Amino acid sequence: MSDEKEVAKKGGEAGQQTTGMSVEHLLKMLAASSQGQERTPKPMEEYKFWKTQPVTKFGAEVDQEGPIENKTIEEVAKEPMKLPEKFEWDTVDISKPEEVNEIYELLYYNYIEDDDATFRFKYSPEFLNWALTCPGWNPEWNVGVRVKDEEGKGKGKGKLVGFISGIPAKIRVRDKEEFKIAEINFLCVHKKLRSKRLAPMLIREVTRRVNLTGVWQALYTAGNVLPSPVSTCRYYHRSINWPKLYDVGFSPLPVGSTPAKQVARFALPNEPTLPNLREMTEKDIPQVHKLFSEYLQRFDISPVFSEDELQHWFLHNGKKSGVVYSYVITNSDDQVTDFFNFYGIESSVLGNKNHDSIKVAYSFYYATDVALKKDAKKQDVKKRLTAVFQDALILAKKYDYDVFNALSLQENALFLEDLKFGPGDGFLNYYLFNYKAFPVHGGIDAKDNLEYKAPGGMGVVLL
Ligand code: MYA
Repeated sequence: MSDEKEVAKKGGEAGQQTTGMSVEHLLKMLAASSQGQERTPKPMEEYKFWKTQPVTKFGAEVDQEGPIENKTIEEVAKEPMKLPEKFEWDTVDISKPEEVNEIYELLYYNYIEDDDATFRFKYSPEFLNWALTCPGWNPEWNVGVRVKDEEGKGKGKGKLVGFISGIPAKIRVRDKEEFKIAEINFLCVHKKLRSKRLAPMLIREVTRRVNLTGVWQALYTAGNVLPSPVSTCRYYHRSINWPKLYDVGFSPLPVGSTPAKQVARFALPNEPTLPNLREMTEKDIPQVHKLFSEYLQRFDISPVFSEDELQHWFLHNGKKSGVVYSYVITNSDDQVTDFFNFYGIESSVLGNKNHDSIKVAYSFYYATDVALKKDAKKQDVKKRLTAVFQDALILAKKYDYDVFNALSLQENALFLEDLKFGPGDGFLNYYLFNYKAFPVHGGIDAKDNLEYKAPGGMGVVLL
């Protein structure tokens, strides 16, 4: 059983896989490895929407990696589908703070909750700005569904009841040439409008808008099992403020332990311990870019970032907005040897009289030159990453985070257990749209336990 519960997860019922196996085999494994959870997807035929889309079907054998269908912009519909009568399409204008606030509100009340409805993701307006305005972002890819503004008679936009976003990115899949994708996120339908097939309409509309720009592939994650995950990762949680996590029902008190013992178990030093660790600045970008680009070659699926993108994703263009925290470690010649960052999202605590939210730090990207040395040994990489992430935990504590979350991807399997991360009960599935790929290892074995398999595995982190 999991010893901690994930906070407002994207994870849920899912599974794991091993490189080089068929999707069918993977699904059998998913079914066989349930830990009391329903891990078997419904039959392909019952995916009324997804069976019509260019995604790998359950049971389909991937013969070679690449696009599923090829289209031209001329073939893409010039107009959106018709929505049910009371609703209309909108491009949510995120250059206007009031419209970002509308997304914030929609998500605040309606976005992902854990199974017991105890926690719900609370993406702040600052966070949404960061998440949606990376270099090259396209305003048209922020698709909204609104109630028609019949009463306001055109004075303003009607209530936002559905949303989906896309941002441009590039990825590399194994040895194939890197390609452009849209990263799709923040799909949300108002609770009162669930099960009315609005989600497929939002997905079709964002697909249409993305396709109109000549982009044909997408990457997205979800807790639920859809046809077909390319990778499945597990959530891990490291308590920082154990008494609060216990109070809100996130962390249990293990049998035989006491609150005092738990506090002692998760105690951290007050200051980071590695020499020459400092906040990353704009000046570090060229070195970080070089180190990171080399390090990312270790993974089967990795992002491809330009220097401008790093400036945005790691430094939020210099804004101190409390959404992303980036650090570098240098040697005596001031050369960057390692970097890491984490981002922060609050989760609303539903129905607790003492706390209305918890602060959650999420591991984002990192690299260490120890892994790049010729004949680098696994033990050396493990030692270094453990030390680096110990400091990441200390810094998260300094910023008042209550818990630090990480997935089983990247090289995290090397240090999670040593740093007292516990397995959560959520899994996160990665999906590729209009691209078939062999399964990618998500850092867990057939029994959902951590399994290190680098080089290889999933190297992309989505917000
Ligand atoms: S993952 C986060 C998803 N959001 C939430 O979980 C928030 C809380 N839940 C909701 O708001 C609603 O329950 C949602 C479904 C909106 C999720 N991804 O309208 P419906 C399929 C994809 O009657 P509702 C994220 O943001 C479902 O299997 N499909 O259902 C990444 C069924 O299809 P089928 C999903 O509950 C999003 C259909 O929708 C998901 O009212 C990536 C039912 O529709 C899901 N998470 O609304 C989107 N959940 O009949 C894909 C359910 O086939 C992007 N469904 O079983 C694809 C790439 C597009 C761009 C391509 C460019 C090239």
